[in-house]
Amino acid sequence: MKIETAKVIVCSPGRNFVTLKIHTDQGVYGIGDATLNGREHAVVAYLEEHVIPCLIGMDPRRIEDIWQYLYRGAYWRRGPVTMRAIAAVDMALWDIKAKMAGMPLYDLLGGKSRDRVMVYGHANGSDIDETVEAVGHYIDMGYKAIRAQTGVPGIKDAYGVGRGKLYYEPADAALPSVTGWETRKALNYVPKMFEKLRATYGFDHHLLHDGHHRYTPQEAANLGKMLEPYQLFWLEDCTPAENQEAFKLVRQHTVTPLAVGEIFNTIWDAKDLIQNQLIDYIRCTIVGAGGITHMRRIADLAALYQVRTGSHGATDLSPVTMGCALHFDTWVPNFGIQEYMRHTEETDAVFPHDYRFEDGHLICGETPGHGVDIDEDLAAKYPYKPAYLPVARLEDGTMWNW
Ligand code: GCO
Ligand code: MG
Repeated sequence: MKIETAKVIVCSPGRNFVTLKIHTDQGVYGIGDATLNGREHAVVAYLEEHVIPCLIGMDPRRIEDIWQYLYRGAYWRRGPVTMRAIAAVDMALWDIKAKMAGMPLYDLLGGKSRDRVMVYGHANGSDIDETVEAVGHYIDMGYKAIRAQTGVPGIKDAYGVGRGKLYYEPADAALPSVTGWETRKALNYVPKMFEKLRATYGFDHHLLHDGHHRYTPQEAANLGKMLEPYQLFWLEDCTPAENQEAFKLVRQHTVTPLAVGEIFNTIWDAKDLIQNQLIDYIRCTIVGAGGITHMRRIADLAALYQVRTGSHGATDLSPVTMGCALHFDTWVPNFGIQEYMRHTEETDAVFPHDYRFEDGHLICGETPGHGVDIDEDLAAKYPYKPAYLPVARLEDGTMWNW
């Protein structure tokens, strides 16, 4: 069996997506997601110029060997561009193998560990009252877990404040827009939001919060401590994790559960955090961390330390990643939660899929493969539009972490 052709499809049904389609000489094809928000064409070029020419003629059944060829063989390892390209190939190959086996992907991975996957949605508002209302809306839709973000008085376009109710999309401008940040103001405001949320809705639902790398370790520890009375499911990306040791300080001072990993590419980014039990949830996902093959390694390491998965699932991860993630979540023994930021109707139409939302959970389908396809004719109607994530600056103009 041989890989005959592979092509990259770029489209923008509401936002930009990069998709890889691999065809075999036996008529079976597989689909992978290669979207890197705001840097899409870097991955397109990497795939078209450096990966696809090597793949032609290879045996698509040798998923592990192809992974090692692209990672180890390239000499230049890791990084968001390389690892997304590898992830796209890996997803497409697992799709092909599962289709050939006539099995939904979760079955090929080892079978179901659960019937459905708990997801969390994003409730945003420009102030506390709006966010409290938005959380109520998610509760009414059946969500068991909700991430709550609020604008902060005095901070220009604080992180996480969307324009629409359901379809928050951070990559919104042809060049990066500038948002603001002031930690003192956030520390004064965010705990009050959780106080009001618990006073309004009680403690039955899981509440989550994303710090989006804004705090220093000491500030993050302070925030974690202040949030303890509100019993969060997790505090995410409370501080940058390039230095994994930074989490020691946070961990020593708070029992608020910690989650990190949406920008990690490999197991090496998470190794010390996991082995030192500095986190509770690992947020890597299939497209970000080298595909299903590598995510298994990360999840298995995490399981040794009772760290559970909580995969990134923002809108810049296409329905193809969501499909793969749901099969993975259905299988992985140490599953925690899955992020689910809804795609627009245009996106859902371009990527027909068989997963569905029900009672605060996503349920993956039974179609052989990962269950997500691409309608190429429809995709062609939505050409690429440059769109960047914002940047953040402090009041005095200093560049800050977005
Ligand atoms: C999240 C994220 C996203 C990211 C986005 C960047 O927790 O969902 O932080 O909103 O900012 O995925 O591309
Ligand atoms: Mg996040």
